[in-house]
Amino acid sequence: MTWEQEAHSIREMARKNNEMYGDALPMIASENILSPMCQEMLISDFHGRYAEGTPGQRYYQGCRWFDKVETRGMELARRLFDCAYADIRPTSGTVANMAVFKALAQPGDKVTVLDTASGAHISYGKWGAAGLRGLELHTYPFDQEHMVIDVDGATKVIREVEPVLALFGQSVFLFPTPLEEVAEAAHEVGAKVVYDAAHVLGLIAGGQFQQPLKEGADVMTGSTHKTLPGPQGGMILTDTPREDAKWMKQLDWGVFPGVTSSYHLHHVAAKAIAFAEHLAFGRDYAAQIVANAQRLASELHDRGFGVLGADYGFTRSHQIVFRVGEKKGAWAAEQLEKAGIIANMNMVPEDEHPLYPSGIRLGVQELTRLGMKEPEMEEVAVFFQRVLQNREDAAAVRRDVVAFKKNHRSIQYCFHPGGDPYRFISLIQ
Ligand code: DSN
Repeated sequence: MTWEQEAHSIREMARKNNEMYGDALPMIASENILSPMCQEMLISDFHGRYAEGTPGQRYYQGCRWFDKVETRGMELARRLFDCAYADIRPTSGTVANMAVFKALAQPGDKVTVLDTASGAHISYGKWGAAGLRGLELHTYPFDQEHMVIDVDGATKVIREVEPVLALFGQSVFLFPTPLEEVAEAAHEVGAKVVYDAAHVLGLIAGGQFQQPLKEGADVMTGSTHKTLPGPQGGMILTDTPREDAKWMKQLDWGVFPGVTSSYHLHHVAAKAIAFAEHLAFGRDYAAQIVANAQRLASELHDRGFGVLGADYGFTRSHQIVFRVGEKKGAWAAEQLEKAGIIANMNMVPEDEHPLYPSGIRLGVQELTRLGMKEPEMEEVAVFFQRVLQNREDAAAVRRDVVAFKKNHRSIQYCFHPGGDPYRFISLIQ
């Protein structure tokens, strides 16, 4: 192959990936689909520029327009989350967590966390950002029946360990964290409370799930591409104004120069648009996500699936987790993909190894974004039944999934500017 052919073949792979996802039911709980205006930002001139520092205090010239975009983006974020401070520079949720660890903890410091097997994100684990910073991890017990941290146990751990940071938030996140109780214990021992809202950021902004900054969290981190349907990226939010506390200055420095130099200007511009879109549509979107998740969970339960949280309404987020049989998570996820349903295998209580889990995790945020409501959730549940219970030929189910998806291709809960986005924004006219 010539290099040109190589380039074309990569392009063709991307086209096929677009086609695959266009035809599929994407149900990975950490993903979403970008609005047309956010997509425009990703191919704007911002994509190739640098801007270290903060608006008005740059190490590079040429930031005049970007300064306005970032400033407006921060204002929109503060409005969206009703808080005093928003840093929208982190390039991912993990980078946001790294910045917080850099700013608020020293190597060897004790922190309290949930372990990854109980649903915490890898950046809270010893192989992730927490380990990279050399933090000493002490884990909370997990209440597997209610699928939340064990409040009494967690409080006890916090009082005994006296951590510098008490970390909360999950990647398997069905129910809100009982934050007020544990935050009180953390503050008593002088710890800062950090809540990783990556998965549920759009739900929080839309008035669903919980309001961590009002329930005791000092810092909230998150990613901007899950239930908050912006570009891949991260952010840090607090209710403390930047100028009010020394630790806020440390937080600022944790991001730059701590864990970023430049920080993906095109993503910052897309975040700003996503915030505006979420201010306009987020309450309806978040409410529909939760309604859809609850409906899909109940439809699956009615069909005999072992959906977690059955005694507590299944879920209060965008996620659903169900058992598929001991160590059968990988098999189930593969069968679903063959039928055009993209989901991931997941550990459920009693599982011991992340590579041999017994469950499937689903998220409905992307299907909701494509306009699906409760009646469509019933149709989606039937696809799961056909693949995993009736063991129908996956190709036959896939044909029906593709036909079903043809009616759900338009992105909702966003602005539609019209015109050709590439011609509108690109340097190459
Ligand atoms: N680990 C990802 C997930 O929850 O899918 C998020 O980074």
